[in-house]
Amino acid sequence: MIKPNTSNPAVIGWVEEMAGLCQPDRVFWCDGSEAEKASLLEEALTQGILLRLNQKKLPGCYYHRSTADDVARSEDRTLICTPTPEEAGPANNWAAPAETYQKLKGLCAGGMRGRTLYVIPYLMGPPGSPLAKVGLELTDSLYVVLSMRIMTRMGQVAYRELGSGPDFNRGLHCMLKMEARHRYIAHFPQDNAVISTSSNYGGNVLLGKKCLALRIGSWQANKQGWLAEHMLILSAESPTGEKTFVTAAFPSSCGKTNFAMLVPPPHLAAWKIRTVGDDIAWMKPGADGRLYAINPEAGYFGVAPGTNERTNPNAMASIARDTIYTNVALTPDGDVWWEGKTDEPPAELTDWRGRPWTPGGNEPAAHPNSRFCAPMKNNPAGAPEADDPKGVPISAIIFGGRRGTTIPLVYQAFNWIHGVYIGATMSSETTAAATGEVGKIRRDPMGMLPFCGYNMGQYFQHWLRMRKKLTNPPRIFYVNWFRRDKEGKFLWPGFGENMRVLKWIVDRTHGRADAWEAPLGWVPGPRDFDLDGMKDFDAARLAQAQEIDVEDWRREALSHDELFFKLYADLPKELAFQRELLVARL
Ligand code: OXD
Ligand code: MN
Repeated sequence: MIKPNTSNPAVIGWVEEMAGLCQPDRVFWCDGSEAEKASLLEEALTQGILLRLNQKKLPGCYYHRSTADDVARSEDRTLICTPTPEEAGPANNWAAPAETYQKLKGLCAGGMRGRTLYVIPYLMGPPGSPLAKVGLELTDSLYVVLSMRIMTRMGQVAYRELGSGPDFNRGLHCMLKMEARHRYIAHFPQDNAVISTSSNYGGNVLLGKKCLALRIGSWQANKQGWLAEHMLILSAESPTGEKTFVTAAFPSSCGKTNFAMLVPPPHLAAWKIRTVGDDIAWMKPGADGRLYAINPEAGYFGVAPGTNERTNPNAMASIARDTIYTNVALTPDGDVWWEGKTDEPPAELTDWRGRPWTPGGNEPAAHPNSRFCAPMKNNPAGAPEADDPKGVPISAIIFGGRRGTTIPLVYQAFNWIHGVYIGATMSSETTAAATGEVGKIRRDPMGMLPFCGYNMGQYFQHWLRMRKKLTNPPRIFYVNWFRRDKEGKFLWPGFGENMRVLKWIVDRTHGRADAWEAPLGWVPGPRDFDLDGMKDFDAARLAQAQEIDVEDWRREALSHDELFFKLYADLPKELAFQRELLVARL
């Protein structure tokens, strides 16, 4: 074992124990330095784990291909191992901690023979932030090491923040033989520990992200009085220089990255949107009674398909250098391509599985869940506040999903409890970000269905309790960019035009935009939704996008019961009352 680069006894003891279990040939203690990055990259290229992309077009960019059955989060293999099943709740896959440790340690025993165990110290959140957390990931995947280097503040900074104590997340990742039957992403919230086996897909193996920042994070947040949420954080600067901070929870692959990097249309160009985070928010009440948020991450692990200069120029700039691409298609000259990157596909490509590809066939060239992993400092619209240890005060929380029918473009909750209800009943068509059927409507409360590390009913109670700690709570909104007309065309153009919706939301939080009381909540008054300069979208189209069809909504309210019945034992009564009120208003 090479000499550790920390004197922390708990770290050294745990690494020794895990190395004893996995029996790697070598233990490599990462320090996060540039020299280390260069040598690990060389090693990854030599081993064929990464391919070097065209360095003239994409400086510092590399390509990774994962095995064909390991391209998305495996929700059915994700376990919450609390002492009792009730703590994990009916929306999670529960497994008994002792038995799961035994089973997974059995799988990992000797699992790194002939390989290197990399010790990754990382920090989630800006150094010095009261909300920041230290994790240690032990992995035999160089892809994981190089990606964690982008997604987190990795290296000595983590040991400095940790000091000499034992309070860090213990994450063990063993690739094993990558067989799906041995794939587990097991969380042990009581021990602040995660074991992930037989996968190399980001959401299953970059353990700081979904595992620590959301599943373990939400469990800790419930105990400690804060919130760990699947939310982007953005700063909206008005033409007068006033900054308003907003978070938004959309399910995976529903446009959080695009919204966080929004470029306003020419008519609203005096507004500046900057990104604090694109996926996760940790939020805590401040001494002034407002809710403060940090982004625990340092990079973007975003969905490539659909990303282009029109839909998200800031993402395109962010991924132009120092980025690891996974499962996109390759051009003959070592560039990357995915569906939607350009209107016309190149004449020939290598597809995400490594096969020759030409246009006209039925299969996409890039996997629908192909990804980029890029440092947030590349983002030309990055908010300086992303590094502020205090975090940013949140004025609005937006919930939203992908729904072709029923749900209007935007409405505002009447109050916090009503807001929790609209978040709790959030629904969306499933996407390629998780394995399983795509396009099926499912309830995804607060976008947290796959990420809440404890009982969802108690999670709702926690949200309701949080109100008592806030004298100036964020206002809560719901949006749906994805409603279609009778011809199946999207009613709302989306992307940069979402600025118009955001402007109404921001103005509402400052008490300067009008609204009408509708059965679902407050909706924009006719003069408060800015339609100036829009092509092919007028007041009549807006009315269609905002329409509340009472029959559709009766059905919608009934379908809320599907999830509510499942969570019945712990469901706060307030939410059942909210449903009654909604039905009465309809
Ligand atoms: C993600 C996801 O990768 O939500 O962020 O799946
Ligand atoms: Mn996500």
